Amino acid sequence: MLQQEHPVFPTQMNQNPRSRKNAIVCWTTIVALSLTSCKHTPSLAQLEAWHQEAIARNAEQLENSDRQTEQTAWQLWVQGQTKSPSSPLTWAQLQELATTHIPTPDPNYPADPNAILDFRGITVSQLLDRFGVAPDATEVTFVAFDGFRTTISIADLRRYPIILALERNGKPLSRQQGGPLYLVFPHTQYPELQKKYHSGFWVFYVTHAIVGTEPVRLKIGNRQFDSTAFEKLPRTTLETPVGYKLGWPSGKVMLKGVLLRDAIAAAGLKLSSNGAVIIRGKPSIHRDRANPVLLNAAAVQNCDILLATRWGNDLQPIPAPMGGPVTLAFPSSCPMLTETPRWVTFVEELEVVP
Ligand SMILES: Nc1nc2c(c(=O)[nH]1)N[C@H]1C(S)=C(S)[C@@H](COP(=O)(O)O)O[C@H]1N2
Ligand SMILES: [Mo]
Repeated sequence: MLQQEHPVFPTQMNQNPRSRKNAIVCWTTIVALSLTSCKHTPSLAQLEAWHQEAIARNAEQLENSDRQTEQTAWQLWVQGQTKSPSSPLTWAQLQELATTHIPTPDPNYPADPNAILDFRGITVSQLLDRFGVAPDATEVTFVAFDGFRTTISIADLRRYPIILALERNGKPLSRQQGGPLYLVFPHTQYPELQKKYHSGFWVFYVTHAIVGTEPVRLKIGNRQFDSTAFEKLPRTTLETPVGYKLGWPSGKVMLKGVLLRDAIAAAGLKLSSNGAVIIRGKPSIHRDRANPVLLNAAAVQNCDILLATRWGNDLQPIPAPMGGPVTLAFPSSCPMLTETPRWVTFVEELEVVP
């Protein structure tokens, strides 16, 4: 499954060896202190109980320190049809910009769906002012760590204080609460938004805000293909039911683009018979080193795997709300594929592995 309807809570990204070492030192200290403060030699059972307590405490500390690392390393990319060039906002910059407080219930807080919470965050309109918006851009697509995405009109982003929240009731948003960055709508102040922007629009762990749609830009090996270069490659059309989870019609859809093997050849790369291609997309789950989208040479050679840039009967460019400008597509009958093909949105990079 590609874009999950239900969020996955990614496991900790930074297993910081230093904090693990501190934990061991800390545990030794706790046991030593416990021993010296005792009048009688503790029983083995007592020692074991302290040991277990210390382990639990250290595990908690470790988790907190990992979460801390993860959060302060979080960045927000504002991309697409903006005026200033794209470079991510750091956590420190985001903290500084987060001056807006929105009181609202959180429809994704089942424990108490009516509780009014105080969210602190950055209004999206402030980001639009900062980065500038091309006159023909009409919407912003928010992309999350897990590949989830949602699109909001610029008109509404200008009209309402819709924020990227980093704090709830004075505390950083945990992963379970949708943090580090969570798209929050002012339901209390503007009740008309309750239906329009229901729970499904509240995007957890936002990593990108894309204004309009980005131009085609694909890195293949060491070469960059912009839209002009990519348009010059041979084109292929495919009609197939699509495997993208969000924002596509069901049933057969026309797709047009460049075959994966043609793109690799155009970049001057050779794929050996036991080699493979890694596909990387914008969402973090599509650039996970531990679990890459990997296609073996047989699949690439024998299957018409497509880097699609156009869709539908009128072959329109694939916009950001659908995961464009470039998406990875598979014909329905691909005998070479052993595992379920992963339909990747926002394709940005191909790497050939020998
Ligand atoms: N990043 C991210 N945000 C997300 C989702 C998701 O899968 N990933 N699901 C959306 C949907 S459809 C709903 S209803 C709510 C709650 O999702 P849950 O019920 O799966 O927790 O979060 C929304 N925000
Ligand atoms: Mo949902």
